[in-house]
Amino acid sequence: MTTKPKILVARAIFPDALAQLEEKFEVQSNQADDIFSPEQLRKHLAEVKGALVFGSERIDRNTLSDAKDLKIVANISVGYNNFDVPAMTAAGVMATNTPDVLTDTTADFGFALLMATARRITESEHWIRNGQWDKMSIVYNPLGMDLHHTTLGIIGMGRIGQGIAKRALGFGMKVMYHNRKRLSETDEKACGARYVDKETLLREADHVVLVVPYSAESHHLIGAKEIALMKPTATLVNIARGGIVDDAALAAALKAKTIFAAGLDVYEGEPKVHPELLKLSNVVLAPHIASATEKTRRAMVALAIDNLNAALEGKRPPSLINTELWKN
Ligand code: 8YV
Repeated sequence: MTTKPKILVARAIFPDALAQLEEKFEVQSNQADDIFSPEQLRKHLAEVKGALVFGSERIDRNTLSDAKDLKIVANISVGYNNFDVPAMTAAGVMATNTPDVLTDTTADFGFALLMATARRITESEHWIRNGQWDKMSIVYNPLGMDLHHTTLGIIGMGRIGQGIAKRALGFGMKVMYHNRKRLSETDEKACGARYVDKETLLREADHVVLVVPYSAESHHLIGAKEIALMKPTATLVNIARGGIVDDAALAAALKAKTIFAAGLDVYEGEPKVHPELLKLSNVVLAPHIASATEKTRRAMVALAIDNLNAALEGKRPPSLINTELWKN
């Protein structure tokens, strides 16, 4: 009898996906969904050939130090700032992510969060839940900001940013964007977007949406200085990563009302949220759910499993990040 290769599934996944894995592999699973400490993760990785992880698992020199048999770590996430890719490459471990399958779902959510923020939807709901609807002024009850026919500024114009721009066109919005690399003329036309520098975007946009990947360069891309450039009527939405915005500076600006409102799906040090943000009514808070529809989360898990299977069968994983490990 041949023994099944060992793999790790570091957080809870759909039971049917787990059952599918168990047919081929000896699976160490974590359906209890308690986040592993780096030490626990290191011990698990030492015993397996492959691992499925989420953004909550940091893969670096330390967690890889005893992983002698490990061939692949498949992230169930498009962003992979939880990976130290050079350390993985040095250890000969393939790194993969889940691009494309979540683009439209995440762009939908960016727009939903923008609308909830500008139109003060969650804040208004509290009036109803607190039994205070009859105390609300009929004219001055939470007055929001329009989206239609305003200017949207998108920072980070990858697949998701472009998806948001295309949605904005349906609202008659003018779209400007800033990105490390300017899009081709064809792509700019397809999303009706004008390239501007970051300062112009912050000064002129009525609504700013952040969709940049996290890296040392994008850390605190939006801090006190940048927020000060924004209009007092502007909204700021972060669906990118915690750490792109200086959350303390944002909380101070929202408290002083130097911008109108913010919508956040990601936070510095999540799942913790800056305590000052929790006190404010002009911020909509979501618990990192931009890709969270059943269809999309299933597609992300399926793609991560495809990546894992390919690597363990000696084939090139469809979304290999450290391509230098593939020499065939
Ligand atoms: C994930 C995300 O849910 O894909 C990403 O980059 O932020 C989300 O879709 C999250 O990272 C969990 O892995």
